[in-house]
Amino acid sequence: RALVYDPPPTDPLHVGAVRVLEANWTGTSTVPSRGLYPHQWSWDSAFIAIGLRHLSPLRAQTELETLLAAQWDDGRIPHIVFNPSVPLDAYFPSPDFWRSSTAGRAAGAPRTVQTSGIVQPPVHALAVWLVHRADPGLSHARGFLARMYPRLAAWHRYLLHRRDLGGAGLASVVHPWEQGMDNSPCWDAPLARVTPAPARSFRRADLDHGAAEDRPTDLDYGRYVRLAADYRDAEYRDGGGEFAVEDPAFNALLIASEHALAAIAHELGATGTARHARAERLTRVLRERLWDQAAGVFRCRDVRGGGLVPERSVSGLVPLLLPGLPRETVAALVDTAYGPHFGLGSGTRLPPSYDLLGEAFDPHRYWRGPAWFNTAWLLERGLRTHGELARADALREAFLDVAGTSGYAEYVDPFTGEACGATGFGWTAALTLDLLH
Ligand code: 9WN
Repeated sequence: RALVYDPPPTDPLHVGAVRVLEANWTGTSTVPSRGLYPHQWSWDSAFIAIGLRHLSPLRAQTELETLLAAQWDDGRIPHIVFNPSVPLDAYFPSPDFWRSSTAGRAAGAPRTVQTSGIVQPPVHALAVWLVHRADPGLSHARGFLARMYPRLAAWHRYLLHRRDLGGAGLASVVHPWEQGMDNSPCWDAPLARVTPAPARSFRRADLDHGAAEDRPTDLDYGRYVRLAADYRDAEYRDGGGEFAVEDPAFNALLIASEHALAAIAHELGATGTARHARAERLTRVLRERLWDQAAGVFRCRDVRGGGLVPERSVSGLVPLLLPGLPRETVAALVDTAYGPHFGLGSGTRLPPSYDLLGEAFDPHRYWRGPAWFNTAWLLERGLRTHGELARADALREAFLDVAGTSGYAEYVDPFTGEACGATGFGWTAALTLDLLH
C-alpha cells in the first residue's frame, strides 16, 4: 500500500494517473474534468476517493468530507456541489437553475454552499470504509468514521424511505442524472412521457467541450431540464414527479454501501448485524423486483408505467457486486457479461454500457454503448467477490491498458478502446490507481 512517504512511483501508468488527480484537485475536492465538469460530483467523488486513498489518505478523507458537508437536512447528498469561483456559464444547469438555497429551503439545503437538488448513486459508505482502511490510524486520529457515520446513516434513511416510490423497499431515481447513466436506452420509454422544455429556454455548456455525436441529444436535454425544473418548483418534495425508476445499479450500490455501513458501525463499537440483515433483505427484494431469469440480467422497473424495461444495460450486471447473491444468479450474470450481449472475452475490451445487440446501441454515444471505467471497476470487483479470479484478472489488465492508452478517458469505444468524451477524467485515473495497488 502506497502512502505519501513511499518512494515516488516510476510506472508511467501510475505517474499519469497521479498527474490527472493533481490537475483536477481544487484544494478541497477533485473535479471529474477541468473543462466539462468543473464542480464536485457526488458519485465521482466517491470513486475518486477510493483511488486517492493510495496517494494521500488525508486528501481522500477530505474529498468525502467536502461532499458530505453539503448534505441536506432531509439526508440527501446532492449530485453537484458548486464551486463558487467557477463562472456560472461554465456548466449547465448552474446554481441559478437549481436555486438550492431558496427552492431547497424546506428540504434543508445548506445555506453556505450552492448545490443541485437531485442525487447520484450511493457509493459513499463503501468509499468511506475503503478510505478508512487505507490508514486506520489517521482515520481514528481525525475521528473520520465517527463524523461520517451519522451523515451516511441519514443518507441511506432518505433513500430507503423518501425514495421508496414503488412501495417494495427499493429506492427510485426521479431523474436520469440521478442514476448517473444519463442517456441510457433504459430511460427512453419512461422519458417519452415527459414534455421537453423548449430548446431555446436553456443553453447547453457541454457542447463547448464534447463532440455532439458523443453526447446526449437536444431532445434528451429538453426532458432533463423539464424534470429537474418540475422537481425544483415542487421545492424538491418527493413523490409527485412524472419519472420514477427502480434501477439495479443504484440499488446494488446502496446495498453494498449498507454492508459497508455495517462494518463502520462495528468499527465504532456497535454490532452492525441489523445493517447486514437489512442489506441481505434488500438483496432478496432486488431479485424479486428486478431479476429477469430468462434474460440473465437485472432490469429497470418503470414505477410510473408499471413494468420492467425490456433493455439490457450494464446497470443490470452491477449487482454482481453483492456478496449475498445466490450462486445461480451469479452464474447467469457472468454468462450474460461473457455472452453476445456484452461480448466480454470475445469482442469487447471493457463492458459496454448497453446491449451490443440492442436496437439503440451506439459505440460512441455516452451511455448508449461506450464502456466506462467505473462500471468496469465494479464488475471486476464483483467477479473477484464471487471467485472468478481469472476473469477478474483479465478485466483488470484490459482496464489498465485502455485507461493508459486512452489518456484516462471519460469513456471509450468498447471494441477498440478509442477515447471518447473528455480525457484526464477523475474516476478513470483514480480507479487506475486502485487497480494498480
Ligand atoms: C450530469 C460527472 C457526471 C457523471 C455522470 C455522467 C455525467 C452529468 C452531465 O457527468 O453527467 O450529472 O452533465 O452529463 O453521466 O455519470 O457523474 O462526471
